[in-house]
Amino acid sequence: MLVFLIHIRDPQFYAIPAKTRAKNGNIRIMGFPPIGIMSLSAVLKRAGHECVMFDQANPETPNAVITAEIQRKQPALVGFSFLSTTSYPYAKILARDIRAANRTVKLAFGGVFASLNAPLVKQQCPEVDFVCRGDGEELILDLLEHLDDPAGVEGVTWAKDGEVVSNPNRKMERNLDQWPFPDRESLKLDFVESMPLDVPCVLSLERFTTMQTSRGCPWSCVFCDIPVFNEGKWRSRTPQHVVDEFKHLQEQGYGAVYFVDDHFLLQPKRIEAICKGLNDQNITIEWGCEGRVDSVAQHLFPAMAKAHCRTLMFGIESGSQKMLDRLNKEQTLAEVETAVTNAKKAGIEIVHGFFVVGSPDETIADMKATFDFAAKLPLDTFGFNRLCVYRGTPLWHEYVKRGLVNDGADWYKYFKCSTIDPTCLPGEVIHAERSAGLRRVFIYKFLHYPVQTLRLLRRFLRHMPVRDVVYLIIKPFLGKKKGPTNAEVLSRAVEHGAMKEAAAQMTQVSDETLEHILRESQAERLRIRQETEASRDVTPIR
Ligand code: B12
Ligand code: SF4
Repeated sequence: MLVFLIHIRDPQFYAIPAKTRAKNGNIRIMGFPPIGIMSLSAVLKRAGHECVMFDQANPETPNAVITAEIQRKQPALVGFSFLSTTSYPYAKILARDIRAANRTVKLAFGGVFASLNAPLVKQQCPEVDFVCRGDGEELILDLLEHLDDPAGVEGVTWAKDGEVVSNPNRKMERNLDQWPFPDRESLKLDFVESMPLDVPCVLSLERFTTMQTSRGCPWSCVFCDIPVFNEGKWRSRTPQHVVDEFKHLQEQGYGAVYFVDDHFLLQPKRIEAICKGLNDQNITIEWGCEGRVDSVAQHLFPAMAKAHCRTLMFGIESGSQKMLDRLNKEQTLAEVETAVTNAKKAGIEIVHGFFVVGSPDETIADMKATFDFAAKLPLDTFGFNRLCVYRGTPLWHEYVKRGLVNDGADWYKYFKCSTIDPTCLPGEVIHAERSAGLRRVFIYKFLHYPVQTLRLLRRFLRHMPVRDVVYLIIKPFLGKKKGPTNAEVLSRAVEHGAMKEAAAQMTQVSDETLEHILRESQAERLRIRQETEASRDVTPIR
């Protein structure tokens, strides 16, 4: 059977670099590759199906091209894969476009957001036949066998006689080694590795991809829905299987890999075996991963550095123990300091800290403590995001109980906590404190960690114009532009009063608004690109 898989993108989270094409002729995208659909494509092909992948980041395959291809090739199933609340509107727009052009093609949604909100998504987006929950490997094969009667396909939410039906959950698969390596080569795009900073910071021009060596996390931070998605379990591939994939990637010419694992640092023996395997096989790919600061695998940081682990990212969240406890992080400030120091001492080149601001019960003093703590830690890079609340998380449940959100009406909305929770500091205060805090962090870093900071800037300067690096440094001192980000504007667009009345009408009414905003956003992106291209020597997109 022929299957189309589409990775839906939120335009905020990728960019097209000025040097548009790689040496092999592929368009280059600064961002993460769509490993979800790549994983499914490999499984489908091994089972004898045909699969064509599309990525909304590809400027050569806009929605109109995807829709025309569906008309031309009439696939048995079109699967949409998207990660989160902010990409859901884009999935709805495309589903509606395709359904308008083709009344019979079967459409399926999958990914974390769709999984956690399946019946609501099915109700709000009736154009979609199946909302697929959880892991997709077995599910998609099963679904293809039963497209006309999915009653027995576990993990699928669908509609029977106008009623939304949620089939039972699929048993969580523990043997992850059984799946083939993701099908990275069929999608003719190359990806550029960058840091999650506002100015896309190119880390290397090596061929870049992502890998998933484990799934899930057993902790329960209040803002995170990973434990819900994975039923609180952590599952992993064997070290041998991971090393084999590295070998395969090295043969394919990849030079940089980032693990999309939720907590890579969980099992010391496994990490040790992976590092040993990488060294034994002479793997020179540089890699990065994320983990908790209370990991008991810290004695392995030197081994990881030796096995070319270049980037290590920690979810630090706050410099106030009170806030860490409020967020149920189950970690201490001392553990943060130890982990970051150990990672740097071990020779990990880039150690990153994820922080959140604008949390419930956070005071100005807590915020100040966070920035001062971040400044003093030997971190190379850091990000301070405003805390958002997503349906399914413990914080969402708390907000439902406190009457701050309505589970039935607000489930698809993107909320910064500070816009709905009176125990958060007001948005303007958070903004002012963050700007001041960032300035303090930058100054402290330059004065106290000059060598570390200059080394990092040198890495950025290898691949980025001086102008962009200078902007990165002076940005906190310039003050930030006012108003919401594109994603917020878009998410707000689906909240108009009329849409709250009936779920069935939501897509129709909102899509017009969404399409309008999408067109505006595309025009704006095109304008920015043209301006950038005009100032650089680039190969334009055809
Ligand atoms: C990598 C990542 C990113 C990357 C994006 C990479 C990309 N290609 O677009 C970056 C850093 C840009 C990012 C940004 C954001 N992210 Co993010 N991200 C992740 C992360 C860590 C891994 C995703 C991944 O690659 N998984 C590996 C692949 C193999 O799994 P998968 O995509 O889920 O696919 C499997 C199944 O879901 C299923 N499946 C998927 N699609 C389909 C389709 C069909 C038809 C079928 C049958 C099955 C199926 O089958 C696949 C194989 O089993 C997840 C956490 C997680 N564990 O999922 C968070 C996560 C998805 N992100 C999250 C969030 C909140 C965001 C942001 C909104 C953060 C922000 N405020 O800025 C943005 C929004 C991004 C967007 N809308 O595009 C939340 C989502 C919560 C929610 N309910 O919305 C998550 C769950 C993290 C968390 N701790 O809560 N993210
Ligand atoms: S440790 Fe990380 S992945 Fe685990 S629940 Fe907390 S935020 Fe989520």
